[in-house]
Amino acid sequence: MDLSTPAAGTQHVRGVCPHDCPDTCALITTVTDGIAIRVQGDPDHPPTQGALCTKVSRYTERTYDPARVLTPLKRVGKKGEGHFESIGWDEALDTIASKLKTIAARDAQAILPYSYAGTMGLVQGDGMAARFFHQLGASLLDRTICSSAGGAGLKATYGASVGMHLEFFPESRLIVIWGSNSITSNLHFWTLAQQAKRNGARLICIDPRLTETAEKCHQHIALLPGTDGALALGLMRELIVNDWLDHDYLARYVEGWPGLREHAMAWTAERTATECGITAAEVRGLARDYGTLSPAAIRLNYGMQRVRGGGNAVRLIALLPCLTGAWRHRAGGLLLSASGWFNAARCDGWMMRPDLLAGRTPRTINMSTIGDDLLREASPAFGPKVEAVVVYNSNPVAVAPHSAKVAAGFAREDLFTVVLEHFLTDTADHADIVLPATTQLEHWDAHRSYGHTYAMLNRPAIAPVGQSRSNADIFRALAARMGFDDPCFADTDEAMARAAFNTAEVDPAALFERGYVKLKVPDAPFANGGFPTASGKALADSPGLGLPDHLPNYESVLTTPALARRFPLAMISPPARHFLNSSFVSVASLRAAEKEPLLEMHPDDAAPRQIGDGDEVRVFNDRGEYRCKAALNRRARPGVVNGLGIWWRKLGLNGTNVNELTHQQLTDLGRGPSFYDCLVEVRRA
Ligand SMILES: Nc1nc2c(c(=O)[nH]1)N[C@H]1C(S)=C(S)[C@@H](COP(=O)(O)OP(=O)(O)OC[C@H]3O[C@@H](n4cnc5c(=O)[nH]c(N)nc54)[C@H](O)[C@@H]3O)O[C@H]1N2
Ligand SMILES: Nc1nc2c(c(=O)[nH]1)N[C@H]1C(S)=C(S)[C@@H](COP(=O)(O)OP(=O)(O)OC[C@H]3O[C@@H](n4cnc5c(=O)[nH]c(N)nc54)[C@H](O)[C@@H]3O)O[C@H]1N2
Ligand SMILES: [Mo]
Repeated sequence: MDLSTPAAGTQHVRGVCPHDCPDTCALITTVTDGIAIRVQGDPDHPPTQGALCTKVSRYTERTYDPARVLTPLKRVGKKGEGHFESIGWDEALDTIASKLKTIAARDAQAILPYSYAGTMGLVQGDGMAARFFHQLGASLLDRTICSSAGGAGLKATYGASVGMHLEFFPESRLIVIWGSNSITSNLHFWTLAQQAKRNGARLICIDPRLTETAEKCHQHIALLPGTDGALALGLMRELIVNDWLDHDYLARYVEGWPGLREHAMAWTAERTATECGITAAEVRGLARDYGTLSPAAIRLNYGMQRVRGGGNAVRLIALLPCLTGAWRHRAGGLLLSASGWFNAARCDGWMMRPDLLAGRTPRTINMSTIGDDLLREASPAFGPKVEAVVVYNSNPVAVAPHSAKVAAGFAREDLFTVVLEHFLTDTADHADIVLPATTQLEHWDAHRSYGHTYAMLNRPAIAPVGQSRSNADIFRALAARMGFDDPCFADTDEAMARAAFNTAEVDPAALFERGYVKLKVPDAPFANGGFPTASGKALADSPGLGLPDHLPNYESVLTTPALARRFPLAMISPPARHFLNSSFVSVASLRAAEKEPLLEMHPDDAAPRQIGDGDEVRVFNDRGEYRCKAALNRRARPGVVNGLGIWWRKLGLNGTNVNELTHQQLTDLGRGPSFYDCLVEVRRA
């Protein structure tokens, strides 16, 4: 189809994929007679290159899904049952405002907003919602559920979440894909990695699971979960003893190298191999490739930081390109996140208005421990019991760790719960009031990316479906009912999208005309140091943290042998390819592609348990039990099982999902969850 000349009655509307994914694609929606007919990738946007993933190319199916929530709903059954009746907007908003006013009159901190990245938009994410909760004085939410360990690791090393440009990976001669299933979760990067491969680059994947991506690389190193920090230290020692170091780069642009050097010397290839569950030859071979192929790029992703030592592991890996001087080249270095490049361009203060707190300092609740926190009584240390939760852009009952606790918390009869949603998720099933939210095709927004450096703009392509209203519009209406009179509560969605970036960094005319503007970031940003730290150097020794080290998992054969005798298998729970966290589980065609909840298991682990391919199994530990089908294949390494996520609990065989088994212990840095640091046992059901 020719995207430049729509037929009469048809329009092409420029937008942005809102989902939590590094690709942040530019979309073109074809609209005929007010109906979105299809959604395509913008061929002119360099990262998108006209292609979309399977999920988002089904966007119209999701938008017009008959299961979509189209009116406000009031719960009529028990919490969790999912029985609702339609009510009008006035009744819904009046009920919510009166309840929130009553609670706030005692202590507004008893009200908790809970949100994550259902949309990554700056307006429909924490725009008007942040203003609302700041004015109210509600508890603050620490948004840790995804990337905070890695973010803290990058900050401790580079000073911010910054890295290589996506566009230069095709020029790399070595690409190490580390803790990432790019074909599933970062498809547009994978396209560039394949270009590099055709240009002669070597591709190595470091992942406990033989993913679709690992299969297509030259080499796959299947280490044990949570041992990436040890591998990085072992690589450092090999780089040192073989003198594959850039001494000049280290001397000029790295702080604390002598101490780290001494520390790394303790990690022989043999010791590293034992810790990681791989061979010494694999450690040496990887070091040789990394030390001798140039330019060498690391595409790190968040999969490797969802363990106790995730933050330290990111610190160690982020130092590797400083040892070899890979940063001197634009196709060398590391990319975990690009989001820090947007810091100067964002207008967070204006968008979120923390000044509306007016000197109040509400407590902060960590979203990763929502299970415990909803069940906590009032205490001097904790503050008031949580009496109301307002959920938007998130499905905590399915995605937060230790979900039996999360579900028990949301089932509390004395908890008032409001959920803004597109679908009746596990969380919405527990709501007192569900409010129908618009999708990205129906509202304005502005976006940054964590995988590339384009500021983006989303225009509504169609009118709101049913009675849905945008998140921002819902909080605007609630603000009016609460009597909040700051003029910021009158800003329209469009006005907020227009003002999301400052004009010095992002030309507003270009953004509105074309839908995206590239930030001005140098091609090889750290060729001569220039890291956003106080000294401009990368930090091996970081103030207040000291040197990074390998921290073994909370639960593992090595650290908790007694527990491992009862639960001998390590479980990781990476995303299923056709789902995005728990989003898209509701889209029939995508759910059909995933078929059913699966646990991948190595035949050597299945045989002694008399488990056959396709058998129904019980996966369990002291926290609970999850039932699913066993898939015996080479994707799982011995000793590690892969519970693909994140299914809705209510679609599980026994009404649970993988998070029935995960725990709420936090990562070393960033107070994040450690989903992939989890021991289980498996039996035939
Ligand atoms: N289709 C799809 N795309 C997504 C998502 C999705 O759910 N589905 N999620 C989105 C989100 S929220 C995010 S944060 C991003 C990034 O999301 P990530 O979670 O980084 O996504 P994956 O690429 O699947 O990376 C996880 C990989 O890490 C591996 N892994 C698990 N434990 C370890 C370990 O200890 N060490 C190492 N080296 N590897 C380990 C897993 O086997 C898996 O292949 O992707 C986004 N894109
Ligand atoms: N076991 C295990 N657990 C995990 C992970 C894992 O790998 N393993 N991954 C973790 C990671 S990386 C993340 S990021 C979290 C993700 O956790 P969440 O951010 O909660 O992600 P989703 O499950 O996709 O839920 C997002 C919800 O927002 C809704 N939504 C989308 N757009 C809008 C909108 O405009 N308005 C409103 N009101 N709602 C909207 C969607 O319908 C969807 O139900 O899960 C974490 N949980
Ligand atoms: Mo995430």
